[in-house]
Amino acid sequence: MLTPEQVKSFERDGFVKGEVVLNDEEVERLRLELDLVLEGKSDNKPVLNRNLADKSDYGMVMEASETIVQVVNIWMASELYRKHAAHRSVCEDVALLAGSNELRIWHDQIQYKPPITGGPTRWHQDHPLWPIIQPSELISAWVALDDAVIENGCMWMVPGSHKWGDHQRYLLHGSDHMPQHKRPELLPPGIEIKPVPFEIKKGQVGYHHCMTWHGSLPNTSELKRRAIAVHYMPENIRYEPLGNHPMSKHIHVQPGERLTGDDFPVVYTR
Ligand SMILES: O=C(O)CCC(=O)C(=O)O
Repeated sequence: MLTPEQVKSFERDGFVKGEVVLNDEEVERLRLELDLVLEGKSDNKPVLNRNLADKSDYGMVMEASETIVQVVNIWMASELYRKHAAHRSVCEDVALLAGSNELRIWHDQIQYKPPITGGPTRWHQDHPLWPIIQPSELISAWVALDDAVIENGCMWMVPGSHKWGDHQRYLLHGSDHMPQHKRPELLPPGIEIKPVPFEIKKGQVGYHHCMTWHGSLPNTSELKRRAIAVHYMPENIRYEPLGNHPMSKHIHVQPGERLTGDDFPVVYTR
């Protein structure tokens, strides 16, 4: 369980490291299960399984050889990942940070950066990419399936940026891979954009707020960089038909209603 100091640091910075929540054997089982899904051998399919580096609207110049394997909703393809999404101590931490009595899965996401060719993940805020759910109060739990260090493309975070509003359209990936802002005059006065590496050990969890600026560098090492992130909805999240998203076709509620249904399962109740 997170300590009061960790909770305070999450509130101040918009991210915090948690405990090691998976032992080596549990990590290994999730890795093998990921291989099955990537090879198309699972009984059910995830919502997306693609090379994120190919996305035309990705907003960055990517090398043709670069790869970021993105799998969305692997929990739909794998019972093991569904159980992982309901990991009790992870969910307790997220519920504590969100001040919620219940959590549902918005969606999950694997990002796998293969050795040497793993590409960068652009600087972004999560919630502006999810316009169909409001308010911007979701929390993600990112669990490393390999040690995530600077060399293999761990995430970087900008402390305090979850309090600066929506700057998604102004965020650029500079040539040094650090964040640049197209209209700095729109930022709150006196703030400093000082990204820090968010290195996470194999089996450890890192939490981030859905408005925190974050991105990750290319994997220039010989190591794999695999991770499973689950994006959790606290109980106050509602559907707003304000755009499109790969999960749109799974939504069967009316605008203003909570996102209920089999594709958004409750994974935690206090
Ligand atoms: O795994 C990464 O490098 C990025 C993941 C991410 O953006 C997220 O979990 O919100």
